[in-house]
Amino acid sequence: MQIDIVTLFPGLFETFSATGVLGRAVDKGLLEITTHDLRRWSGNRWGQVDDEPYGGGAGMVIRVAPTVEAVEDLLEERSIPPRVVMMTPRGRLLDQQLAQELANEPGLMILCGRYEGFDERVVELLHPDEISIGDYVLGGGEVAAMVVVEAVSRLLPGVVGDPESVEADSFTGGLLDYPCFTRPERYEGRQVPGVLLSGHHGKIRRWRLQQSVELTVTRRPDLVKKNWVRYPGEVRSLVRRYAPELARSCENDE
Ligand code: 6GU
Repeated sequence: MQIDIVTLFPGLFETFSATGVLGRAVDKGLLEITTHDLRRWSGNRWGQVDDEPYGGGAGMVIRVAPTVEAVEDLLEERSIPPRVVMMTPRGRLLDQQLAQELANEPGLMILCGRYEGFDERVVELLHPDEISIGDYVLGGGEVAAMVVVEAVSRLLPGVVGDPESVEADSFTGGLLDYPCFTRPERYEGRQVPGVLLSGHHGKIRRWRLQQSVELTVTRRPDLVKKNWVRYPGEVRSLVRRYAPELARSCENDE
């Protein structure tokens, strides 16, 4: 997958795209991350791309012309048209389903805003998918774009070494992860749960699923509501056992 990132701070992505699972995906040619400095399209000697908001008020606004010209120029360079995405706190909330949708695209072109955001005509002219990573305010879209890149990349075939770990996420999809343990067996009097040392794979799988369901119903009942229709029968039964009221409300919504 080709990912183009349009930003005022391309340097932020250098270490990020060269490190760990992402760096390996880039080396293997599964992923190409190209950053583009928006100042290239400023149209002035100082590389200034922002200006004061009409109507007054705090902050600066990224001008429409540099942004639209950047995207149009970059789209011309791409033989397969990518999905154009704008990082903004008013966008659709990123979740695993949206990450999967984006991973199915041939390419992405991600626009990162700073200051008060983009001139609204960028949205009117380019119709980007507006995406937010959560209900809090960041100083700019760059870190949010990194979150998108990381969530999407690990869904691309071959990027995660052990595909079972991606598949496990999707089987227990919509559940929080079960607790993990590694050596030593005992630390400051705290023992690893006996079932994990039993070698009994059926019992281990069942224990982990129970732990996942218990954690999810207590900490994130909203996740249970959202994912109920995708849960297999075994998960639904466990939800009924640990949170009968929640299970009933999910069944009523069906
Ligand atoms: Cl995508 N951008 C900014 N600036 N703040 C955010 C965000 C994005 N998502 C959550 N907060």
